[in-house]
Amino acid sequence: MTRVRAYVGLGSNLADPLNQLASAIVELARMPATTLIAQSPFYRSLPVGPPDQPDFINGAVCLQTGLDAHRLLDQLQAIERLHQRRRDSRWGPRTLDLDLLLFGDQTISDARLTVPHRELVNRDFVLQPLLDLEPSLVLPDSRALAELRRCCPDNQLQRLS
Ligand code: A4P
Ligand code: MG
Repeated sequence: MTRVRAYVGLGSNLADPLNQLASAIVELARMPATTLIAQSPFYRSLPVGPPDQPDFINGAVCLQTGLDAHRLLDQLQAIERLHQRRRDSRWGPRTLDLDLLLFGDQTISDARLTVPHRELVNRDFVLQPLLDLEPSLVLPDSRALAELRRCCPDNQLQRLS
């Protein structure tokens, strides 16, 4: 079985966000044909999108998986549903958001899935946890995440112990 290194971003700003992320990581580690390789520190961040919502807690994990990208997205959405995730407003508050950030060196663009995640390069709360996991990470187009992190907007990340 071909196994691919995938990076998943986690975000929550409702219903005990730290617990939402901690239990989601346990569930990610239980996905079929998948091994949890590492988890990043968690960060508090200012919300991007509607401002009248709580701060987010964000993090990322590195996985090794035999699932293809669409089956992995199915699994991520099943875990979101377990967390009573509702889809009310774009970039609105949520109990749990799981985004497929990177899937090996693949570029995917179809009706259901865009990889690398389309907002990755604009978000310090995504880039920083990825860099904590792998400081030399590059996008499929060879751009270095460390360089993108230097140029992206500031959402006042606070690293949590
Ligand atoms: N989809 C396409 N590509 C992907 C991918 N790479 N990973 C599709 C996951 N899903 C992907 O997502 C909508 C659809 O995107 C899915 O059905 C899937 O087929 P969604 O999770 O239902 O909706 P959403 O998350 O509200 O929309 P969107 O545009 O994905 O939002 P984002 O980009 O996830 O942003 N501020 C802070 N500080 N921290 C955050 O974590 N998160 C958001 C949500 C906004 N502001 C934030 C944060
Ligand atoms: Mg999302």
